[in-house]
Amino acid sequence: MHKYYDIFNGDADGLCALHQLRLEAPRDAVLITGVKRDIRLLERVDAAAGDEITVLDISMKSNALALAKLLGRGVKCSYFDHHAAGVIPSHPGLWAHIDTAPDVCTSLLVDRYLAGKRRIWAVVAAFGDNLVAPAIHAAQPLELDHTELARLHELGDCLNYNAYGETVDDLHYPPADLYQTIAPYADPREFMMDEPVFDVLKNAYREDLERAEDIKPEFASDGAALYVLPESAWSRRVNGIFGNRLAQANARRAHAVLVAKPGGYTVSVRAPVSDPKGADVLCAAFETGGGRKGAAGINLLPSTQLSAFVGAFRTAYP
Ligand SMILES: [Mn+2]
Repeated sequence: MHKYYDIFNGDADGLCALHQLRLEAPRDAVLITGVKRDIRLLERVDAAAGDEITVLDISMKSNALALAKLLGRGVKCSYFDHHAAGVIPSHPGLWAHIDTAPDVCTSLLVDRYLAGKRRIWAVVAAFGDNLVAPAIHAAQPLELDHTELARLHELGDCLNYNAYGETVDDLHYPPADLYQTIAPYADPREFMMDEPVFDVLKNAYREDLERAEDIKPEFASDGAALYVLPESAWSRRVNGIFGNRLAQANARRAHAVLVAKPGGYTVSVRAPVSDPKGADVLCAAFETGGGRKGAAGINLLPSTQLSAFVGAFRTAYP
């Protein structure tokens, strides 16, 4: 008997991509997923020749080695994604649906593949991936009223929020369980009405943000501000969203959000939205740092290097 594997990012986009596919083609599959940042999922797949895997919303580039091994073994793979893919292997066992355009997400690619059959879930996902204009555009033929659209937006944000954390233990719902809860619902409006999930996540999201907003910055100037969140699950859940909100509210200022962890801190840096540069260079100067010009991070900043980082951050953004 050949086995099926469904491998998906644990955020709104990954969940809704899988959900659209399985509403149309239900199957008993092994589910492999994780927190949003956990994107190297293919190395966990032990599929054999003839098995079929479906991969959703994780970068092909980050999984290239594991994918090559699986294809070499005779595994058949359908792959949908919108992240940087690197070189897409041409292999008769691989069906790749990759599009890295800035106005698509994986669920919109699946929607394209299904010719819009489960469009409403693609709308939820696009909102979750912060693609607000594409979400509204995709929703047009559904003729939803303003309130319904706003609710779908909230649901996308909540499903996305649920995927943030260092490990699955930090999350309110393990993404595989969340998928199982969503699976019976063809309509997200019924899901929101019948299941407690939406209200639980909405309240938790608000509480996490309120806790973060109570934290005073270590320093804040016109050019830069730095916040330190305590070592706790809520910090690990909300720090990314908190950083985004700070960046949006103070577009001319750089922000560093640190979260305490054993031995030091996780660091995320956002360059000013009005002039997004320098974050990559700043973070790469530290051993576990890296990222893009506008947003970068350090996986573990040892406590002994905290003052060196603060100095470098203030110099980079005077
Ligand atoms: Mn995505």
